Order: sequence, then structure tokens, then C-alpha cells
Amino acid sequence: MEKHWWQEAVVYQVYPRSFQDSNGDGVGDLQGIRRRLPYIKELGVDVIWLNPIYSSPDDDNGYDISDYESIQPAFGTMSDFEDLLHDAHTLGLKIVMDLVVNHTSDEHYWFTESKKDKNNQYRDYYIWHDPVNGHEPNTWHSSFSGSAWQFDEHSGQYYLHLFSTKQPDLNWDNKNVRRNIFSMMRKWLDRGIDGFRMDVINDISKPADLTDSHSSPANGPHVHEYLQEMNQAVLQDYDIMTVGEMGGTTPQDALQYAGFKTHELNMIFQFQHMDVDADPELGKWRPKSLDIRELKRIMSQWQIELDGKAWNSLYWNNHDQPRIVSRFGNDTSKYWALSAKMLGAVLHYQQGTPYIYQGEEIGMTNVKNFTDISDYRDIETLNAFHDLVEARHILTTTDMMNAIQRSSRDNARTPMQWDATANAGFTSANVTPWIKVNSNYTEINAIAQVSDPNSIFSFYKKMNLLRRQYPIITYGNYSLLNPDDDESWIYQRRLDDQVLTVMANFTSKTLSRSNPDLGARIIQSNYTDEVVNSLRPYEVKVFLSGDI
Ligand code: TEU
Repeated sequence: MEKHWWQEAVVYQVYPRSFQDSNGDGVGDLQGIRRRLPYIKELGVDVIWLNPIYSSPDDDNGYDISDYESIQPAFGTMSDFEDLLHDAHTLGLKIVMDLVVNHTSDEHYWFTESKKDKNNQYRDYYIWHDPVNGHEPNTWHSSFSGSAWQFDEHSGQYYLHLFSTKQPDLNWDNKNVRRNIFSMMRKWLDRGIDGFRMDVINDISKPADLTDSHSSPANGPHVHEYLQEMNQAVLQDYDIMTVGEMGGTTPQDALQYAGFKTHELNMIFQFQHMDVDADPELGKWRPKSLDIRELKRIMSQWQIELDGKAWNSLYWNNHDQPRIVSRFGNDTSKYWALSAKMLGAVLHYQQGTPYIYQGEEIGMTNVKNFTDISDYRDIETLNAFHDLVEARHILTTTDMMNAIQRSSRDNARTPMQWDATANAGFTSANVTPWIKVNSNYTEINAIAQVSDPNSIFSFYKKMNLLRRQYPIITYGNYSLLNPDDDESWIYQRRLDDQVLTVMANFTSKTLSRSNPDLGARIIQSNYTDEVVNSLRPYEVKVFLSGDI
């Protein structure tokens, strides 16, 4: 099997706005991240993925970029970035940047030009369309509520925005758009960065007939052609890692987008396992309870279908998802640490590159002290509240606030909890942070965990150490042992004559389950003593056997 460094890596995602403020303006910044590099190193990861740090009017927290070649002033300067990259490399940490090129900000030069008139040389950089029967060209919805089309009075045409009205979609069918993006990417890579996480990158090719409402904006007709072109024009010249964020993809799609031999990307972020607790119609705004069999079925399918042909990215959390311990675990004080560790192990012992989202390694939870809609900052949450509650009356305020508490992206975006001082050590005590701190920071914080051998942090650190020690954790194949069991997840990995068995209890009950691999020894568990033939509440046991 071909082997690449990114298959053996663990990635730590930093959301710069909420990680560490260094200059007392209530917003995290690059010098703050730089100061915290030793903490990231201590965890034992290899790569840092930074959410967007480019100039942006911040309609969608930096995913609306107005200049790809400059740094958001609130985060610092290019020289701060160079310092950060230098220090990270000195510590042996790589840095992967977010690449947001499905759309730009409406304040990007290309769009302000494009909007001037139909004959402007940048007009065709975006997707403009005449009205159809006096209406939007099709019925596509924006991910942030409402139509995906915005009417422009001045020219009498609509422009497409799959996200906010301030995020117009680029027209990738225009060769100059592609050429400009590729040269921008080369500039960043030549500066020394180690790869890209590509935002909604399977949306870049739109269907030829935009008046057909049944067509999907994702996985369009030229998407593979454009990614292969990007690979040839840029990616293949650098020893980097790439991961494409791709909603609406199946394992079969992954074989094409990220096959070992398809010359597109290295990995994709799929969403199927994140949709298991969502309503088919209202999605996460009408959450449903987790069916563990369904979760196992989906994730096991990804494990099996990609084996030997493509590479999985493993994640529970990112800046768009609620906190996993509150979602699939149990964040009551009795089970919080146990279930956070159990979930960590279930994920990290699968085949693929694990991604840890800031705060996951200390078991940060959803935020319960946001009680009013005005506590929230996220455009998706605010627009959905307006649309579902105020405009269309589909949900009551109470139901929507409950859904928001459970599902809002802001659950992931509260400041990193460093210590028990005011503002959790994220910013100075007398400063109001851009978003409120989760009030449980006095109990849940990094300083309480780093030197505690039984902490969640130490559990994650040990997983990272064991990964270096045992190649089976990276490369072993996967099989699911108990597909019909709705309380526990038991799977095995195999490499040569070694067997690794993971047994995890997803409930607060004691279950009788035993390891079929007799004689295997435990290499990691979230309980300090060992009981054979049963799984205590949220217990996880990782066994290894064979020639070690
Ligand atoms: O997310 C794309 C995406 O699929 C989200 O709309 C996702 O469905 C939603 O957040 C989950 O509820 C990417 C970025 O990760 C996100 O932060 C941006 O807002 C979005 O693209 C637009 O750039």
C-alpha cells in the first residue's frame, strides 16, 4: 500500500476567533495561537488546520473573503502569520489553511466589479441569470435560509449565493476564475503552508441548466475535471495534504474525489454520520435521538468501502457542529469525562486521519447559558430563527430555542476554556469577548487537565502516542462485530497477525459483552480497573493481540 505522511497524522483544528486573544480586543488572533503552540504540541498532534484568517467583512465569520492575499486585521498581520508558521514548523507542527473558493465576499474586488454592469470584464466571474417568468431562475435554497438567488435592481438579473447574500458563488466555468484561484493557492504554498482544507469544494461546478429546480448544486458535471486541473496546476508540485469538505457525498463519491489514484484530493469530509440525528425535512432544527445502529452502519460502510482505495477523515466535531459529548455522549457530571473519552476512542481507533476540534480534547460541551437569541452570533442560527419562527411560523420560539441549544454552530464557537479565571483565560478579565464564554469553564478547562493523568486531555494524548507506536491503528482494516446491537459498538482492526478490538458502551447501563479475541490485552480504557465480560456505563476498552 502506498503510504503518505498525512495518513499517519492527527490534525488539530483551531478556530482563530475563539482560541486565544493576545491584544485584549475580545477576538482571538494569530499571536494568541502562537502563544498556545506548546499546548497543541503537548497533545501530540501533527497538523493544525486554521479556519479562515483572510480579510473579510465577517458576515459568516471569515467564510466570506474580500481579499485572499491579506490577513484579517483583527487576527493580525502577514508578519504575525509568518511568525506563527515559523514557530509551528520549529515545533514540528504543520499548518493547513482553509481555502474558500466556491464563493467570495460581495465586497471582494471581483464582485464589486462584476456588479457594475453586464459588460464588465468580471461580470462572468459570478453566476448571473435573467429572471424566469419574473421570478428566481430555480427554487434552490440558501443554506442560510431563503432563496439562493438575490435580485440586483441595477442590472435586472439575479446572482447565485448558496450561502448568505454576501457570499456570491464564483463561476468556475470561467477559465480566468480558475487561473486566478490557482495562482493564489501557489502563493500560499510558496509561503510554506502544508495544505488546504477546501470549503464546500464539491459545489464548484453548477448544472448546465440553472432553470431546472430538480438539479442539485453539489457534485456538478465538471467538478472532477476542475479538481484534476487544480491538482495538475498546483497540488501535485507540493508535498501537502488536502481535504475537501463535501456535503451530500457517499463512499462511492469519495473513491473518485479522494481515491489513491484519482489525482484530485487526499481526503474528504463527508456528512452522512452527522445527519443521523436530524429530521429529513427541518434538519437539525428538529433533532431526533441517536440510533446507534444507524451511526455504526454509516461509519462502518465508509471504513469498508474506502479500505485500500481511499482514505477516511475521522471527525465528530468542527466549527459547524455541536459538541460531541453533549450530542452522542452524556454531559452530566457523572458521565461527562467517561463518555467524552469513549467517543474519542471509538473515532480515533477507526482507519483514517483523525481531526480534533479545539476544546474536544478537554470535553468542552454545548453552551447552556445562552438563553436568548441575542446571545447567538452565527448567521445560520439567526437566519433560521427568523425564518422558521418569525416569518413562517413553522416552529414555536420554545421549540426553536431548544433546537438551537442542541444544534447551533455557536456551541462549537464559544471561547476555548483555558483556565478558571474570568473569561476562561481566553481574553483579559475586563474585556467582553465577541461571543459569551460557556459558564462551565470553572470546571471544564485545560489547566485542570493537562497534568492530570486521568483527564480527557491525557486520554487523547495517549491515543496519539499509541498511534505512533502501533501501525495497526493507522493501517489496519476494519470490521464491525455487532451491527444489530443498539447499545454498544464493537469493532476490530487487523494488520498482519495483529488484532485490535474496540468495545464501547454508548449507554449509562452496565452491559454484558465480552471480547471474542481471548488473550488480548488492554492498551487503553477509560476505567482504571478491568472487569471482564461486561461494559460499565460509557466504558471503552481497546485490546491488542498478536505479535506486538
Ligand atoms: O460549511 C458548509 C456547510 O455544509 C454548512 O452549511 C453546514 O451544512 C452547516 O454549517 C451545518 O449546519 C462550510 C463552512 O464550514 C461553514 O462554516 C461556512 O459557513 C460555509 O461553508 C460557507 O462558507
